[in-house]
Amino acid sequence: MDASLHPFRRYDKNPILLRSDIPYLCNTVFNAAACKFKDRYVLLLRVEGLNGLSHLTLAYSEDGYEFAVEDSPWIMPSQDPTYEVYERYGIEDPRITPIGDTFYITYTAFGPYGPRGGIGYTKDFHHFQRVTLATTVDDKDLVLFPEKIGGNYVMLNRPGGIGKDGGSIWITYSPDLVYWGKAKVVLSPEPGWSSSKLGISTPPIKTERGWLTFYHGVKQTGSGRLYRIGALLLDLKNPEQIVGYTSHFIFGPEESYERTGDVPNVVFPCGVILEPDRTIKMYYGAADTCIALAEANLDDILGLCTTRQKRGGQLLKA
Ligand code: BMA
Repeated sequence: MDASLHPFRRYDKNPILLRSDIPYLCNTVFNAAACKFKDRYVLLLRVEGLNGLSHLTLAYSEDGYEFAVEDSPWIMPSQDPTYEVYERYGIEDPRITPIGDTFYITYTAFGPYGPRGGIGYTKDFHHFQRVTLATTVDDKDLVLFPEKIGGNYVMLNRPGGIGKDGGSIWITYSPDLVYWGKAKVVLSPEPGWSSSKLGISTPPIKTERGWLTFYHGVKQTGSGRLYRIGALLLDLKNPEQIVGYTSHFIFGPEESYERTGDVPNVVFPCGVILEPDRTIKMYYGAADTCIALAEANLDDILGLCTTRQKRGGQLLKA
């Protein structure tokens, strides 16, 4: 296959994690955050329990391919009154961003009012401390940048994607991770493969050409939603500025484990790891039912980020 159009190669032993790999009873495992900690690969798995509500469980690997899952969940919906109602229906889709020696974990908190974005942190992958619920409802896909920019923490998020078309990727800033402001739209749905809504998938990686992130584009089809992946490059100093993005999706459901499952036709990465040889390992949930891995060369991806935003954050609808 042409690497310029299909830059990702699937791991030949995909899927790497299934429900049967979880040491306790559950429904599915999917959408995992990824990072390295003390020379090991870490996945923070979204595990959906038998009751249909999600929690987060750790898995470790020496080589990034074979993971051993911990015996019990790590982060459960909070019982603290500050959080309890907002996490009552589960916590989902984690992302991990290391800043200095702290690993920040962003996640979707689900409750009767709808989805909100939560932020917490760990330094040792034992103790997890919540910081705040950083958004109000109808907001998901929070990722933090791995360093402060202009003295502020910087976050991408996706308000307004529930139940209707039109969810865009936004950027917002905070001096302390609690109070967020100066929010602006970065990228909106466009006619075609991402016509319904967008969301940032993976935390930004610093490259020579800009902050590289992967995002999911959703198209509403006659048989449901189709989730596919594009790449987006943001300016290093002014990340509201788009350096380039892929003019087409660069990864989408093809294999049977991506086509068939609890939610068919979904690939949903929440974590990437950049290796010293410039290989990107992308861990993704497939059909909301298992976790798979695909690899690409960083330079192939950067080479595909050629489209410039022409209409400054406006909703580009047909
Ligand atoms: C999104 C999120 C993901 C999920 C995807 C497909 O809105 O809820 O967790 O993988 O839908 O169902």
